[in-house]
Amino acid sequence: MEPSNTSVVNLTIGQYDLVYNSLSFTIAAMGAAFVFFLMARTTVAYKFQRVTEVAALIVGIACYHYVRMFMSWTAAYTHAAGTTFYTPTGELFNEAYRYADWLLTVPLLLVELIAVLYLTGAKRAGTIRNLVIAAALMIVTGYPGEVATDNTTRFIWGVISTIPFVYILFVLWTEVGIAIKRESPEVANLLTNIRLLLLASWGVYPIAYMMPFFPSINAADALVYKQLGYSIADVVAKPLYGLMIYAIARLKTQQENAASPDGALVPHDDTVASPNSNAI
Ligand SMILES: *C/C=C(C)/C=C/C=C(C)/C=C/C1=C(C)CCCC1(C)C
Repeated sequence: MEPSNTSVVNLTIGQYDLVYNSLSFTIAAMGAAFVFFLMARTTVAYKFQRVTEVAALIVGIACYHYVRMFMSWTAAYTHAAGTTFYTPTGELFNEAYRYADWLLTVPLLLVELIAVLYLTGAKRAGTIRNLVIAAALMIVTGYPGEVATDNTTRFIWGVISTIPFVYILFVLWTEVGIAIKRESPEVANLLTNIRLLLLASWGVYPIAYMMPFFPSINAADALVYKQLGYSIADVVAKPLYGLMIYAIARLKTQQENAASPDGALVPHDDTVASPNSNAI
């Protein structure tokens, strides 16, 4: 693992604890969300159950990586009795866990949204493919910048990574916009909110990445703000976003049940495929 330019500095007890607690909190949030999404899957129509399973998979993967990051964090710093700061142990905090996590979870987040927008057939497959390629490019080009020891390298890779990032946001904004026009006012309202949540949470990542650039922020603060930013953004972009997707699936299930002639429930038993199933 290569050193990050901010990973070899002393931290105050407060700075160390802030990252320690945010990583710990995020493990709890991801773990709880994992259990919730698994249990909630039978409360939506069959065709939305895959979406809920994908939501569970995402937070499950993230939970694992946060456990690894937490262990890496505690191994990277040590506190000598009587001192007021933590010093690096020489074992570097492993930034690769985040990037490995994003490489797996970001494509799944995109699949989750596109699936609930319920585009049909070829259009959906094409959109997902383009988004997944862009996501992989964004993360793979962001990583060398993240672990670079100088800010010029960090800047160049950051700019390159921003190109697919802008593309992804543009496509999502447009696709959700189309769905907003097509859906009922209630679903459209949820979609409007999810679009804003997406923009607000995904926008935090490049800002957190830029922390080492600001001359007024010292290396220790930059490290802490960056980790805090990534963790908070992850909680919004995975469990909270998943909850909103779930709310859409729930609402659509209720609307479809109300509209079906005999008022019958769409089968919840996953061994019985609904005839118009378009599950991912
Ligand atoms: C659950 C994890 C998510 C939603 C991660 C999203 C990550 C990004 C949007 C990262 C974007 C970056 C840039 C746009 C430029 C600098 C490098 C990155 C990778 C931090």
